[in-house]
Amino acid sequence: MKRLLITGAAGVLGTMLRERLCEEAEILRLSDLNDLGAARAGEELVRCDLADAAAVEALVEGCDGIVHLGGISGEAPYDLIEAGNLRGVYNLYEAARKHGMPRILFASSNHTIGYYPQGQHLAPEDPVKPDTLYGVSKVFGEAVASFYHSKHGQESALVRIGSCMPVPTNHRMLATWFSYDDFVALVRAVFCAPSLGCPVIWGVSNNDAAWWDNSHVGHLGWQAKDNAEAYRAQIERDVARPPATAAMEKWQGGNLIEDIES
Ligand code: NAI
Ligand code: 15L
Repeated sequence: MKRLLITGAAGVLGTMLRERLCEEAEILRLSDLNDLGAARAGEELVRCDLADAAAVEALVEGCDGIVHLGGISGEAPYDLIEAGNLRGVYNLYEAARKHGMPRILFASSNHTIGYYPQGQHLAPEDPVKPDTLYGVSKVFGEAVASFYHSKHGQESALVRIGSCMPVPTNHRMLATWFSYDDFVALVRAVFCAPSLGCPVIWGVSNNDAAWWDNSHVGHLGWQAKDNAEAYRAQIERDVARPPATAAMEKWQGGNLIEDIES
């Protein structure tokens, strides 16, 4: 690929992908509201607000693929979410439509389905049950992607990321953990696949305790390899388990629900 755009590139996952995708394209175009530091060889840095339609149109022009990480990544006041995650996603898809429809990997979230009880196994077609305004905004993003696919043929991977961290750090993450290696492998598969469509993909490692199953996207040639089970003994030894009544133990999206209720 000639030019791959990563939005939200100054964030946690953007910083990780900036390092690990530098061989994936001749040019990485990296964008964020925040400072991105100095450009390295093969990088273009663009500071812009996703809520600014004209800036986003210029950002997308000339790109052959987009990893869309930019936006508010947790619960926040509605106005902030509206700017980054509602207007931002609309602006991105509208810009893509005008500029050749580069394939998009949209960083959705498990918080689209966070009010399902832990332990319930879900399929991508199960109704959404967002647990926060943040989760609602990710449902909106998935809907925009689906609309642009049906109407214009825009291809997107709607990756409902669980907990993408170096290692799982609590009991819930034994189910939700998504390793960096598995995420990077998924990004590569999404942009290499001959045909993508607009599937929901669970951003989760091959965890024994997972609630989500990716057999519907086997044709992408991606198979998550890591397994949070390798960390179970250490988590059970070192991390206090919340009471069964705590949101963290009840709901799939329990970490953010608890943030609000406490
Ligand atoms: P992060 O908060 O570290 O990065 C998000 C970046 O987006 C930040 O650098 C921020 O400055 C930028 N941003 C926010 N509003 C913006 C705007 N209006 N215009 C331009 N840039 C803006 O989040 P993280 O953890 O790196 O996550 C990346 C994406 O993946 C987010 O969309 C998040 O919702 C999603 N995700 C992440 C998960 C995780 O486990 N890290 C789990 C589920 C989803
Ligand atoms: C998310 O969507 C957030 O962006 C991330 O910070 C974590 O809270 C993650 O979900 C999770 O559910 O663990």
